[in-house]
Amino acid sequence: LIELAKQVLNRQTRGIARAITCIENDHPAREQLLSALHPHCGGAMIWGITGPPGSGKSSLVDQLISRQRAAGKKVAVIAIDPSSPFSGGAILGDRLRMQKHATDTGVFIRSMASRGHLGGVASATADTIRVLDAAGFDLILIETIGVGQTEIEIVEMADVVLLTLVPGLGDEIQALKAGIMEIGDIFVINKSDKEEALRVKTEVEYVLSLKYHDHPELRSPVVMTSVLLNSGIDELEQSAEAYFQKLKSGGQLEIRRRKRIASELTALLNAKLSVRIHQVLDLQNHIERWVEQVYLQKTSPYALINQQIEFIFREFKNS
Ligand SMILES: Nc1nc2c(ncn2[C@@H]2O[C@H](COP(=O)(O)OP(=O)(O)OP(=O)(O)O)[C@@H](O)[C@H]2O)c(=O)[nH]1
Ligand SMILES: [Mg+2]
Repeated sequence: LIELAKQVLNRQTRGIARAITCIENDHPAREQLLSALHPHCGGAMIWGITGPPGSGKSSLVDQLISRQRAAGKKVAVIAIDPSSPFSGGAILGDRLRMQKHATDTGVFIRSMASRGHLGGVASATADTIRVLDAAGFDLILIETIGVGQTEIEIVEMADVVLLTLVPGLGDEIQALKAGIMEIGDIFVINKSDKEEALRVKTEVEYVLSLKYHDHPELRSPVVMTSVLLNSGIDELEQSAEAYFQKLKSGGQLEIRRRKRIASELTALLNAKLSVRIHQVLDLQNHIERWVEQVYLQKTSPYALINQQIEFIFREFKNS
């Protein structure tokens, strides 16, 4: 274990990959490993990139990697794969596209399935960010599709959130109004080589002007990019860096990170407590009997659960 932590701290690709696998499988060594790495975290800048399927997130990530590498920065990417029929083959596509970075030890790219994690994908992502942070990457990029609650939770682990939109999706502005809008720090209108891109920009700016009517200084930047024409990407990079610096100097970065720790601690407490309590109550063996009592209306769900909670506290006191 100490060896694995050392490999991570020395930014050895195989060690990092093993550490992430250990997180994904919720291996017994996970907690100790993360505790060993924790003092070495905090140096990375984290950008989230989210938006509808096919809006060019991976293409932009690829471009951002090249630029950051040219500036001497070490970059890691976590791509959350929703394993949905929508993006079948997307991972392979991403792999092929990013292959040019494959031999570069200053780049680490990992796809993570969005389902089927024992401890939940959000917690796996949080720990993976920590591994990459401890490994000394300057920039960590997290790509997710901006749909479900979990994906939003994940992208909120970022210091700066880039929300990509493209022309031709029709209902995307509706989706924005429905809440995705809240999570974007920087709005990216990608595929600006397409005709309707300017209209999307105008619409987004309009929504933002309403939202920040009383605080125009807080209004998020809107950047038009085209991966096809290689335009606007420098501006996007500069906007994201400037946004990060502003957060940092204004104290909001610390507030955001502290908030994130608070929600993580709460989630961890809930998850661990529920496992322990299920054990104490021997839930597996009792649930059938409880169902019977409630089904036959011998007791109510509230009365039954309150009684069990009383039992737990008596057990804890006596132990
Ligand atoms: N015309 C045009 N096409 C683009 C641009 N950026 C990306 N594309 C194309 O759009 C398609 C989807 O790009 P991706 O980068 O895979 O998009 P994504 O958002 O990562 O997709 P998912 O991960 O599946 O949600 C690809 O065929 C890209 O070549 C752009 O600026 N202009
Ligand atoms: Mg992608």
